[in-house]
Amino acid sequence: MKLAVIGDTHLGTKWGTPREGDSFDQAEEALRRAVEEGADLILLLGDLFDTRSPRPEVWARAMRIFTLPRMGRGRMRLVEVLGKEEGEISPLSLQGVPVVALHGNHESRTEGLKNPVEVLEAAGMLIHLHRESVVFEGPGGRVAVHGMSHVPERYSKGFLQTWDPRPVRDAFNVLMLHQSLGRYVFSAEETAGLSPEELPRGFDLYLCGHVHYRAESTAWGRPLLFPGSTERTQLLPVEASSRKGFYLVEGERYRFVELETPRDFFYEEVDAEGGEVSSLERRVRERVEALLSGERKNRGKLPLIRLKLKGKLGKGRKGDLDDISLVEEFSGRALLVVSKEDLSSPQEEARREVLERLRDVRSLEEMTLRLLEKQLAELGYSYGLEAGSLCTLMMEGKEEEVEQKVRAFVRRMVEAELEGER
Ligand SMILES: [Mn+2]
Repeated sequence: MKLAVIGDTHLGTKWGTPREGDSFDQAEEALRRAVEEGADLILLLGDLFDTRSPRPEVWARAMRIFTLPRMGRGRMRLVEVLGKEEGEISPLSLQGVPVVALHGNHESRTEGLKNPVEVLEAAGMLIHLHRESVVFEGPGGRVAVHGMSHVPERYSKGFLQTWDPRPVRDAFNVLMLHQSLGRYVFSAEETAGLSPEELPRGFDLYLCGHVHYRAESTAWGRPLLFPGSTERTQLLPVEASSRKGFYLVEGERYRFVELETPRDFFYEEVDAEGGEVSSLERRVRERVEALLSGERKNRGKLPLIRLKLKGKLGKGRKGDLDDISLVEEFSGRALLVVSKEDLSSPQEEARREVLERLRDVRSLEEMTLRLLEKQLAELGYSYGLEAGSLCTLMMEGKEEEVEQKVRAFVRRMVEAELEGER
C-alpha cells in the first residue's frame, strides 16, 4: 500500500503578482505525480488554500487540481469512520484515489462556519478530518488515518489529549497534524504548544503540515515527516537550500519526490560594508548577474532572487537605494525581492537610537515615576519616601495619603536638620 503525503499547497498565494500561478503548478504536479506513482491514498496536511475565503478564480483552478485523484485508479475501500458522521463523506470522494485532508491555520474559520476544505469535502473531492479517523482497506491491508486539523498553538496539547486518538488494531496507523511541533516551528516567533514526545504512542507514522521546509524526525521510534510546503512562501535561507516535493510512504520505507515545476530560488545577503549607495547597487547587480549565469535547475521560469541588504552605509540614506528600479531592471530575467530592513545609515542609526530610548520609557506612569525618583535623589533624602509607592498611590487617586506622607517626610527632614545643627 502506497501513501502520498503532501504538505501546504497554499493555492492562491501571491495572487496578482508574476508568481500567482506557482502554487497551482506545484500542487498540480504533486497530485498528478502522486496518482502516476500509484498512490493508494493521498494525504493533505492542511493549508491547501492560502486564505479562508478563496476568490472564484482560485476555486476554479483548485477544482481542476482536486479532480485529478478522482480520475485515478482506486483500490481502497472505506471500512470504518470514527468520530465523523458518515453522511459527511460523499460517495464521490471514495472513487478513484481517495484524498484525506486537514485544514490549516490559513483556512481556519469560526466554529459553525464552513472552511474551504469542508467545501471540497461537500463537493466530493476529499474527506476532511478534525479530531476524526477513517479506516480504509486495500490489497495491502488496512490503513487508519487519524487527523487533527489546526488549532491555536496554546490549545494543541489539550485538544490532542481530549481527542485521545487510539491506534486501530490490525491496521497501519497514521496520525496527522497541522501544528508547530517542538523545535519544528513555522517561524522563530512561534512557540510550539506540543513536542514530538507528547504525541500519543502506538502509531506507525506521524505526519505534520504547517512547517514550510522539509524535515524528518522520529516520534516513539517511528518516522515523523514534515513534507514542507510545495510553494515557497517565506523566502528564508532554509527554503533556498531545500527542494520542494512530497513523500511516498510504503510501510516502513519512505522517499521524497522532488517537484520539477518550482522556479529556482536564491537567497543572497549583500553587506554595505560602509560604502556608498551607488557601490552597494553595483555589487547587487554583479551578484544577480553571477546567479543568472550560474547553475540553474528550472530554466522555464524566471528565478526568484531574494536579496537581503545589510550592514551600514557610509553616507546617504537607505531610501536613496532605488530598489524599485533594480527590480524593474531585471524584470525580464529574474524576480527580485529586495529587503532593506537590516540595512542602516548614519542618519537612520541616530533616529533608531532616539526611538529606542523612547521605547525604554514604556508608559506615562513610568515616566512620572522616573521624574519623581530623580527629584527625590537630588534632595538627597531617600528614607521614608519611596517613589514607587507614591506614584502608585497617585495613580489610584489617593492624593490625600500622598500629601500625608510628604508632610511626614518634610517634618522628619526638618527635625533631622535641627538635630544636625545641635
Ligand atoms: Mn502553511
